[in-house]
Amino acid sequence: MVQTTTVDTIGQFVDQTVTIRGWLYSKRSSGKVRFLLIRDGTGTIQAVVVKNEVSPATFALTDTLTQESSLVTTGTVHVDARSPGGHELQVSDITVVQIAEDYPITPKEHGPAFLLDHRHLWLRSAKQHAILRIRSQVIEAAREYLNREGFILFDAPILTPAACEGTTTLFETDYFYDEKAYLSQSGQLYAEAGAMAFGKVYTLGPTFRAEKSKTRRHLTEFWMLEPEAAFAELEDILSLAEQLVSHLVRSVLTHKSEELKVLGRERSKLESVLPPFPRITYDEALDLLRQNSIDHEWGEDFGTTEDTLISEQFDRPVMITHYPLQTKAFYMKSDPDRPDLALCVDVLAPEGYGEIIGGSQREDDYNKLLERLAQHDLPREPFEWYLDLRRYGSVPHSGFGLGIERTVAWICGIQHLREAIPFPRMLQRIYP
Ligand code: NSS
Repeated sequence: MVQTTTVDTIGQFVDQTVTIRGWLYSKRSSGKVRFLLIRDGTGTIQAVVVKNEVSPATFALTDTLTQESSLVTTGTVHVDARSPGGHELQVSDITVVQIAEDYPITPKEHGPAFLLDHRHLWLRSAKQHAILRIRSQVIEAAREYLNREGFILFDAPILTPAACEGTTTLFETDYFYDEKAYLSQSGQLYAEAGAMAFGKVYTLGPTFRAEKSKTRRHLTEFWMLEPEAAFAELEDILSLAEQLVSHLVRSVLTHKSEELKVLGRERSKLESVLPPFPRITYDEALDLLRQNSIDHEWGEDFGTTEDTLISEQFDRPVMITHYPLQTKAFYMKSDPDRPDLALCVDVLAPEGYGEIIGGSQREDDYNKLLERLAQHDLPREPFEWYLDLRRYGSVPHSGFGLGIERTVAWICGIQHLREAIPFPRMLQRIYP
């Protein structure tokens, strides 16, 4: 029996005969030899078909193979330093599973609209492959880190009765008996209930914002990782954020070197991502902007220009704390020493990649929270359960949300979030 294996483990089979199942990436021929580049999802390998070493039918078959045809190839593994991956397959037999029709994505340049229309196929190309493998690593590393730190996974609902991050970006849908439901903008409010029950929890799942922005940093559906801890103050989650982000980056550097190479990502830009991260207050950020001739009015949130300029001053993520309370969500706790400021943090990735984390200490006082709901024109009824958390054993607690696609885009060094998720959902795109 010939062993079936995958390209990533082929090094264990030098001089042995194995079978690889995959798709034809490209081919070229030279006299009596055909070179097939085969990808199997774990990697690519060059398969060499020599006329005198296979049956005439098999050799003839190679000329019918089109790009992305599916095939099962058997051959002997040889070390070959010049090949991608360091090995090649000396072919003895090929079975075709399907001859692919003319493949729409060719090595020539395609525009983004064309590629997005063919996202289901675009996923097969080397760059997309590298990005999505890094995404998988980032999520695995995040779970590993939080589990190790004693957080438990606590899944929040997607269909919710109320807003978490303001009413202007809600996706609304009909629920039963004339009720409305909204797609969750954040699992946070539920994570807070989880923190009161378990101490430390995290949610990880898709979140939705009906944001009418066409920027390269916004998706209407994106994934968020949201740790939440009881008996934790702002300071505690600042440490958690810098440890977590550093761990994610280190994990990619360790396990995804090849992928970073494919993306042409400079490792040194990631190697400097170590704790402690610089911490500045909103007021200090205003000074920094002023020194760079940007006059930003106190009280306004920062936009892309401001975020970019601030982040470019540092070689690792920067944590900006204490924004004006008026710009921030209803659940944030105000600073007892400066009630006009929120005990909150935004973490900006370096190189102008923008905000990857938003978080805060939560308002844990029942009456103050009621006031905040009123100030934000939010109805009390759908939040009764949330108010209960302040009625029954309220404690200081804090958490944050890390945007998975923003983090992946930064680590990969790619400009647009749309490549950091398998099937991006944007203002003008819901297909495929
Ligand atoms: O709106 S956030 O700043 N904060 C929250 O939703 C809190 N409820 C999280 C919490 O404290 N548990 O969003 C958090 C992060 C933000 O820093 C971005 O990295 C990402 O979520 N984010 C987005 N990514 C992609 N597209 C869009 N539209 C988007 N909005 C936020």
